[in-house]
Amino acid sequence: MNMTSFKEIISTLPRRKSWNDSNDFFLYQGFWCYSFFIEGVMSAQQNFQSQPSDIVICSAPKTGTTWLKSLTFAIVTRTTFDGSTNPLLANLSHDCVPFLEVDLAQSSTNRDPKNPLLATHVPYSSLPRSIIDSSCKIVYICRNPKDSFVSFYHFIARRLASKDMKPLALEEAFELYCQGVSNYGPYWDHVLGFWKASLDRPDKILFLKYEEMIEDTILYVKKLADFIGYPFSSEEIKKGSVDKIVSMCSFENLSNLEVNKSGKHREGTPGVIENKIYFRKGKVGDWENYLTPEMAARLDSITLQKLNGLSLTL
Ligand code: PAP
Repeated sequence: MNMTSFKEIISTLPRRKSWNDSNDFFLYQGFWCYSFFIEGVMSAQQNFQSQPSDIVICSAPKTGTTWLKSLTFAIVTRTTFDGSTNPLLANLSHDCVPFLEVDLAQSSTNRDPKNPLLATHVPYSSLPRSIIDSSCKIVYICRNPKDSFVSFYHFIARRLASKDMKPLALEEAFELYCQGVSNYGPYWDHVLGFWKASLDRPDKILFLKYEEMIEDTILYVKKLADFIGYPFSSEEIKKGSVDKIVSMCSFENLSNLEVNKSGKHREGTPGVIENKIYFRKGKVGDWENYLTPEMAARLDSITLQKLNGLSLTL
């Protein structure tokens, strides 16, 4: 199938207005998404061939993707670059890790053969078959839904502000989010898909939480490195390699780099985004500054209902 057929299929899908009015969300295989991403997902489902050495970074938007990409890239490249030459110091982490539904949608080989990383926001059940079937590793990060919502709302607002546009009112976007209408949402279904798969296949999928990683980043960087097959030797641990990666990838360090203050992601394309929009506060619990107690209670109760009877908390 080609792009024209993808567009035809998308035009028949259920449709809702998105958070910024200019691009609608479409419901594809149970998740809501902008049409240009769905075209990429369809194409990747048809074409993408995973390699056993691949490391696939999976997440719903605004749950810690930028950070997880930085940490994973830093782990994998630690013997190739030293602390002053790492590409993360001169490039947004999104530019160091190809994005499945955009960069690799047409061709699986559009990659640096020395870089085993790729990233996607696609829910587990819609991943290209070869990712599920091959022996590649998947690393998933999730985050408290209240902070994820607030983070996403600000992302859209800041993006639109750069084009002199305004997003939906926070209350309207919140209503849509609660109904599951968010990019790659319902958010809870996204998390549950990967969580259940991680229980079935613990050797293939590492399930991480943003809040736990903030709490003890060193522990999780070691776990991540072990899981993806790049463990730190005791020698490296003694000479502070883990700490160096944690500091290099910290919010404070990355958000203060010139490239992340003034650079642009996908410059020259309609999807151009200022790098600084990927860095806001990087804190746990910032939702308290934006959601009323009633809104927080509503999201908490949806979360409780969705995770009812499971050992997962968010
Ligand atoms: P994406 O899915 O579009 O790539 P993602 O990186 O998941 O976005 O989300 C951005 C959030 O991660 C922002 O959260 P906030 O709005 O609550 O502040 C951003 O600040 C945070 N973030 C970015 N880099 C880091 C980092 N190095 N450490 C911790 N949090 C970070």
